[in-house]
Amino acid sequence: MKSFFSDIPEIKFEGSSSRNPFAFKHYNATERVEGKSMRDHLRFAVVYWHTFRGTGSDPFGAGTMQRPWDDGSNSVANAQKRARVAFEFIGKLGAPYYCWHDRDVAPEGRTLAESNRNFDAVAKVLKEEQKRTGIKLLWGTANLFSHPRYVHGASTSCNAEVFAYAAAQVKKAMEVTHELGGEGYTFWGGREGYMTLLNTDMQREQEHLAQLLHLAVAYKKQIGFKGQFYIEPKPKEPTKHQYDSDAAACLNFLRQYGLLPHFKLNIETNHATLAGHTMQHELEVAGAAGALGSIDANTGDELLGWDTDQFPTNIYLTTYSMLAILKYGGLSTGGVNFDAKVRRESFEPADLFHAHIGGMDAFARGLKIAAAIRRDGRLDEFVRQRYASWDSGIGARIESGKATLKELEAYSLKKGDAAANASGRQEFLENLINEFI
Ligand code: XUL
Ligand code: CO
Repeated sequence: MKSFFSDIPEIKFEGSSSRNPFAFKHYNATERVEGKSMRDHLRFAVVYWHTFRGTGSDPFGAGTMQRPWDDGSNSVANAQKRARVAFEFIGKLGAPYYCWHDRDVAPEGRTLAESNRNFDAVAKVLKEEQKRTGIKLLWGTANLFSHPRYVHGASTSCNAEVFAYAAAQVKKAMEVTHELGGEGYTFWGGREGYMTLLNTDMQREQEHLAQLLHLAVAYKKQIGFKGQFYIEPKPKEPTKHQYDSDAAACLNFLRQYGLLPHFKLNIETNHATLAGHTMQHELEVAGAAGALGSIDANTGDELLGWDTDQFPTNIYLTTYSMLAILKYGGLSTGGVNFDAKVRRESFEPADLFHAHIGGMDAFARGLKIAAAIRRDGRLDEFVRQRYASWDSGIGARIESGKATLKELEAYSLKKGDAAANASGRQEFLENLINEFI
């Protein structure tokens, strides 16, 4: 096949003094950090939807992207050609993984049977290309939000026919993920929420969402798919409120419906900020529950209030993300998946390289800085010391669960007041972080 990126070299590591825009300054796949290669720590993935299907359109204007390989048609042949180009791009970039929605890779047909046939025809090419390049599928998912049938949601639709159709789509997407050796499968509740409570039976809708997930858990067992299931929190957009609002809401939902053992969370930066949290907060919530699975690496814009899905370049963001990820033992089944799109104004194919190189370098720096902060040990030691009153005496007794209210009253009456507090030293700690950045 004709090369569509012949003017762009394979992206290699050249070190921080390099001025070559088509080289990594920090991502050195084989370099070891905390005993593991950068490649294995970061497990970078390229998303099919933004990178190969994004048109650059917005509510005020048409698409702008120049994609010379794409004939703009909805044909299977075009989708197959696009798949080969996608692998040329991912291969040159040196990312080990990619992710898709079913409808990103293959066109929707007039019937479900036709859609499934289209999907199989493109999956055949994906399989060939995976084999040829060694690039693997991090996770697959079903698009249960774009088609007008999902106007009221998919599993949470008021229309039971739509639930049935969504379930069929999930079944097929799981099968193809399994066939392609996918290491995970993600559920993002695209329209699983509401626009107004006036027309919504929230309890019934949430029960239906849980039912679909239980059906998927059962089918996973049936077909022997060993990949990890993820649920991806997002509070709003496209709906006013989505049931998978944030990490805490997802964990509560999974626990309430007996699904927690089967799922981990896929935490996305721009979704965290839409929920009024930082990425670090969401990673901490997931990590503390033993449910930190994977991340959708992107960023929002401080001045725009929506899901702008920009490539991450902020070193504080990547450092805090990697500090949380390393703290909870790193990514095992998951990865750093760039659910991010180039700006509408960045319409040339070369911009796809600049965007991914920048994101990969930003995460590589975040990883190295986080490892240096951990090696230094002062931050961890400060936090350990801050809670030292819990390690012995009355603190240890409370933590052991043996203390009663009566005993704690007697203790406090005797002391007269609690021992003095120490400073939280936030500014000192912020300065400490800056020593490493
Ligand atoms: C949407 C979003 C999705 C999921 C997969 O905001 O993040 O692309 O990652 O469905
Ligand atoms: Co996402």
